[in-house]
Amino acid sequence: PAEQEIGLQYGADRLGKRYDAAMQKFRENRLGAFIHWGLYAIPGGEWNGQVYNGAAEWLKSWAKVPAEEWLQLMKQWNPQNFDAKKWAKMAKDMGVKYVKITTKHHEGFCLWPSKFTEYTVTNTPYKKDILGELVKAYNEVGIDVHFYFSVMDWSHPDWRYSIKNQEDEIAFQRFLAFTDNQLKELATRYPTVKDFWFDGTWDESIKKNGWWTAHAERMLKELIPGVTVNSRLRADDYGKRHFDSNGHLMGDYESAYERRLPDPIKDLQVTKWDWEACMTLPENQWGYHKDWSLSYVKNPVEVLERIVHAVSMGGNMVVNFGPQADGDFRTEEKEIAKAIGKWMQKNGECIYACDYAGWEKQDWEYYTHKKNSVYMIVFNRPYSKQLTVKVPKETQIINAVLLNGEKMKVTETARNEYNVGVPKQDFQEPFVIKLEIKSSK
Ligand code: JFZ
Repeated sequence: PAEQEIGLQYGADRLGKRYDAAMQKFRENRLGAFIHWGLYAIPGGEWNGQVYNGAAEWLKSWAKVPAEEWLQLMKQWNPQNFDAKKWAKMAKDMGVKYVKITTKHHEGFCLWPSKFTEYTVTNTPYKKDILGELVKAYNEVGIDVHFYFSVMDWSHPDWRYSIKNQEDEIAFQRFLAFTDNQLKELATRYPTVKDFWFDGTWDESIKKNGWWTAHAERMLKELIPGVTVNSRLRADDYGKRHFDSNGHLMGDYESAYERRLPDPIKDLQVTKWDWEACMTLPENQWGYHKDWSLSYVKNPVEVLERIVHAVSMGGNMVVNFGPQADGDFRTEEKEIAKAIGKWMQKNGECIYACDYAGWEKQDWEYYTHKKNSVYMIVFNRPYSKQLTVKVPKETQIINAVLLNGEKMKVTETARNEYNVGVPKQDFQEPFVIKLEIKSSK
């Protein structure tokens, strides 16, 4: 550490990106799906005849439902149409390389048979280990599984938002021991898990216990070699989150871009570390909400634009799904997944294992980069029929082809500036031109 840096016991454990095989795989996957599934899928945003506009997985909080009453929903947890193999096929057809599953959201209900609480799938009419079935089914089709885990737990009497007295202190230390037990349980029951994505770590209680966040990360890494952990888990000695008091990223990748993305011109600092963004299809619904007419729902091209935007800046994108209580997905989600998959099938080459190209942003939209290729992903087709490209010094374009093989015309317009022609066909969707490049540096 540089001289002006302060000493930290629980700050970043590493400077710069990880380059081991597991991290490389995390990065190359680029496109993932999020699954938010829990008891909240049963009421779907409605409590006692009132429909709440807020996020459905927060309904307990919006409707001020006491924990005991909320957890009675377990008696209705019986997803008769749940078929892990169908979920895996849907993800595979969508072209995602990994799926992040809510093992336990804020409500405290566990999708696996945890020994450390009674609020689990075991004590429902359905009984079966949902998480276990999903891990197996996704892995069978070659999809990595990541675990979402909320530290904040509304079902647990020892959870505290802040520590006001000694009694709180004792309860909270018990809570952290309980959390360790659940994490160890997850890591040992499902050893193929590739990542833990922590949430519900923003309260004073956790910020005061930065030591525990560093400990939890270390513990998981000892149990599962190569496992990755998001920055949202971490707080340092001073309660500073994501980035420590010296400005260094904690965890393996930054995870604060949620329902928003870094500006492609102003926020280029993100290209220095690994990061993963996540998004919802409606404005802000992660869990199943019965009424999607209450907010705008993104169309497939708007979803693709976010995926490409993230990859163009060296990030991953995770698209969220909130399955229904019966174990099936709503039609709108199935259709979006299909549309993304159709595009990825043709154009995935510009997404998987691709990275930030370092070229000046253009209005037609984004570049991605892999080996000797720079991909132009065109979302805004210009009336001029010319796509402006400015290359870095000592870089030459050797040729330009559409991903279907058709050659594109390249015209040098000034030093380090080119026009690339648009295809004759109007594809009615974003198209991709692959540039073969040569750098004389
Ligand atoms: C959290 C959850 O509360 C929410 O239900 C969902 O699971 C989402 C993925 O994560 O919500 C957050 C957490 C962090 C931020 C915003 C919403 N943040 O860092 O801006």
